[in-house]
Amino acid sequence: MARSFLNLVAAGAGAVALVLVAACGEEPGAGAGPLRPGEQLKIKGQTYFVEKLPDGGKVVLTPPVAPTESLGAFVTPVEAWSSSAQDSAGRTARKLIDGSGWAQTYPGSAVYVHAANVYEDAGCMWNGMMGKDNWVLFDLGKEYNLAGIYVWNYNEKGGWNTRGVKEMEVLAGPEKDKLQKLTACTLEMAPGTDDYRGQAVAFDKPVKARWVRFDIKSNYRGGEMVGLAEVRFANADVKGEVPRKVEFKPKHARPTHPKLAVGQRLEGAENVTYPADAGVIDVTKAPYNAKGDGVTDDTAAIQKALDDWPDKGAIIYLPNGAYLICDTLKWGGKPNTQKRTILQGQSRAGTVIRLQDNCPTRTRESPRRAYGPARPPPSGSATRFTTSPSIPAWAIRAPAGCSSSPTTRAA
Ligand SMILES: [Ca+2]
Repeated sequence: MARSFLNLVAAGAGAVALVLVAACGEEPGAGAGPLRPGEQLKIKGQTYFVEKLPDGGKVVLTPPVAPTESLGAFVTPVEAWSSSAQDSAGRTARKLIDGSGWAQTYPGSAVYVHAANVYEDAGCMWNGMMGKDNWVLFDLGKEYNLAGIYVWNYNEKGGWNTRGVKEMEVLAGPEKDKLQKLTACTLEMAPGTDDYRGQAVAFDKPVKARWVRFDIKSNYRGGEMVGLAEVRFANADVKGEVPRKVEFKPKHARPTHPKLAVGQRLEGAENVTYPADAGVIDVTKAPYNAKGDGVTDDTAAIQKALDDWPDKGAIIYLPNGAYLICDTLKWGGKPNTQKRTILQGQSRAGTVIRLQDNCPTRTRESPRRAYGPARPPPSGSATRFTTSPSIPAWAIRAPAGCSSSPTTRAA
């Protein structure tokens, strides 16, 4: 059961810190500046809120969704049998009760999901031939007061989820040979994805039982094979698990930059400046008017400067500031003439071109590639930035939260 949504790293006795591995722009760190209590974060498609920010760079997030054990604590059967099983593939009824392919989204979330890869854990779901009498029998080991059942239907990806149970009857009782019919229910078809949360089926009232049998009447593909992924029973006498508060430690800290005016000198950094009459093209001046404030989209402003000065030996100058962009910057003019244009920052530490998260204009390519692509430029245009060997280095920073480290174009 090593599988989980988020990569988990135990951080010593008692404490759990999670290293979030999420797509760029999805983890804490996606925005600008430090996290704030109440701030909404999207992690793996789930919405969380920042509850508090203890010391040590940790973040406490509120649980995203209701816990699984809504009807009562899990009772895990001690044995399970079925009318038939695909034994050769390891898909026996025991796969319904052994936790195979089944885990919490993260420790303490109290939300249980079942994997879609049927080969995980040497087969993590049960399936058998759909015949005349199809059943699964569970022995709970002793008598419990049952409030209902938790079922994760057959969840194999690639369209095989239609093997899942559709209609079934649930029978239960203290003795194996004297089971009472409790309910007839229709299960939902599993989505065939790793975030499958299963469903709870409540009985009309709690019932004393050690043995439970599912009599399966139909599946979602009208025959062939039928299956389930995991089953638990709800103990009416014990409350289910509630989500624990879990401390997160984001893998990538949000960069914080000193509050400086655009162009203000950064203490300890180099300071490349030019006299007013030097003829450099300052992108923060008219007619370009880039803001460099980390908020305004400066794509068009910088691009216009590049378009206006394609191969004239110009120095295009970016004073200290954070220039937010949301699309590929391209050299203007004819291909292979960019060596005659110089892109110069005021300092390596202070001049930052930052890709906006979730750029609306970039839907087909990874936004991380918007600067200095590793692939060849498309024919007829040059898209690769190169700085002249004669100028100092300056920094290009990937958006906060991206796994790539800051890229520096060294001198
Ligand atoms: Ca399983």
